[in-house]
Amino acid sequence: MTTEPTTGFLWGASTAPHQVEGNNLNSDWWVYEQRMPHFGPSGDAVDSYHRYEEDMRLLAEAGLTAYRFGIEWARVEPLPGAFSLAEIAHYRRMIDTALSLGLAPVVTLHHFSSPRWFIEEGGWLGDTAIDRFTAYVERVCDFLDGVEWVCTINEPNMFAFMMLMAASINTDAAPPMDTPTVQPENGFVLPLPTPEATQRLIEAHHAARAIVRERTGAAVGWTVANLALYATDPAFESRLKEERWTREDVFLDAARGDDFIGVQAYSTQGVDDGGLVPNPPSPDNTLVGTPYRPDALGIAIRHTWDVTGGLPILVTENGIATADDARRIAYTTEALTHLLTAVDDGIDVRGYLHWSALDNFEWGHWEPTFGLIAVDRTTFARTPKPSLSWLGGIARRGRL
Ligand code: IFM
Repeated sequence: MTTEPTTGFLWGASTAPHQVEGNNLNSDWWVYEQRMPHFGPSGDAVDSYHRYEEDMRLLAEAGLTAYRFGIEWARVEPLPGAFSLAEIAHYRRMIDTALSLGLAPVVTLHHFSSPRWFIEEGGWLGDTAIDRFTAYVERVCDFLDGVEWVCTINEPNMFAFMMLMAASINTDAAPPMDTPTVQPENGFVLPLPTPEATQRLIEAHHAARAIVRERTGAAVGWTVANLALYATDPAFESRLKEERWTREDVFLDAARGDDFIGVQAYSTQGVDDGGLVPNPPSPDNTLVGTPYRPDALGIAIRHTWDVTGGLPILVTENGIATADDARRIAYTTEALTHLLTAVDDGIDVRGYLHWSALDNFEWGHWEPTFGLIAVDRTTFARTPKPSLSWLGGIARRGRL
C-alpha cells in the first residue's frame, strides 16, 4: 500500500464557530441552549473568538497545513440587512492569520447555527429563506480573498433534523428535540429529513454555490455526514437503499456540479426492515454513544465517490469523542490507513481535516471531547494533546 498522499494534500483540523467562539448571543442556538435544562450552554465556549491566533499557531507549529473554521452568520448580520463591519473585519483577520501561518483556510458559511431573527422570521422553510441566506453569502464573498475552499452548508442531512428545533423559537418552550449528534444510553434513531427540508437546503446550497463561483476564485462544495449504513442481513438491502437515499445520497447527488464534496465520517449504523437499528450500548462506544468504527472513513469515501460520480473529495471531518488520547491516535491511524488505500485505488482525495482542533461545545454537551487540543474552560489555557504532534508529524512527512 502506498502511503504517499497526493501533492498538495491538505492536513488540518476543523472547528465550527458556535462550538468554539463563545457568546454567540444573536444565534438561534443560544436561545435553545438556555431553554434546555439538561443542556450545558455554550457560554464562553472555548473563547476562540479572541484566541483564534493561538489556536491556529498551535496547529501550524505542529506541522498542519489547513484550518477549517466557520463564519457565524448571526455575528456578521445581527439584524436583518444590517451587516457588522467590525465582525466582517474579525473574520477577515482570521483568514489573514491562517494565511500568514501557512494554513489554508477552509471556510464554512453555515454550520448548524442561524441568526435568531432569521428563525423568528420563518427560518429555513420560510418564504424569505433563500433571499436572506444569499444576501449573507454575497456579503461574505466580498472578503474571501485568498480562500481556496468554501463549504456552503455543513451536514445538511443532520441540519435537517436540527431545523425541527426552530418550532419553539417564537414561544417560551424548550425545543422539541435534543441535538442529533449525541446518542442517549437507550440507543437512538435519527428522524428522517422531510422532503421540504431536503429540497430547501439543496436550493440554498445551489444558490450559494453560484454566488461563490461568480464572486470568488474558491472551490465550492458542501459537507455531508456520511453514516456508513449497512444492511444487518442481505434481506434488508432494498430498505438500506431507501434509507441511504433519504438520509444521505440525495444530498450527495445534489453535489454533482460542485468543485468538491466534504466527507464527514465517524461511525457506522445498521439497517433492518424497520429502518435504522439503534446502536446498542457498549463499553467500546465513543463518548457520543456511537460504535468504535475507524473503518467508517474508508466506507464513506468510497460511497461518496460512487454516488457523486467521482467528485474530488476533501475529508472535512473525522475523529473520535474520547477522553483517552492514545485511543484517538489508534482510531485515526486506522482511519487514515483506509483513506490512503482509497487514494491508492484511484479515488481523488484532496485532504484530511481532523475533527476537531479543540475540545469544544458538542451541541448541548461538554463531555464528548474530540479535540487535538484540550482547553481549561475557566482559564482558557490550551494544552496540545500528543495526538496533535502525532498528526502534525504525519503532515510534515506526508506519510503514515
Ligand atoms: O461536532 C459535530 C460537528 O458540528 C458536525 N459533525 C459532527 C461533529 C461531532 O459530532
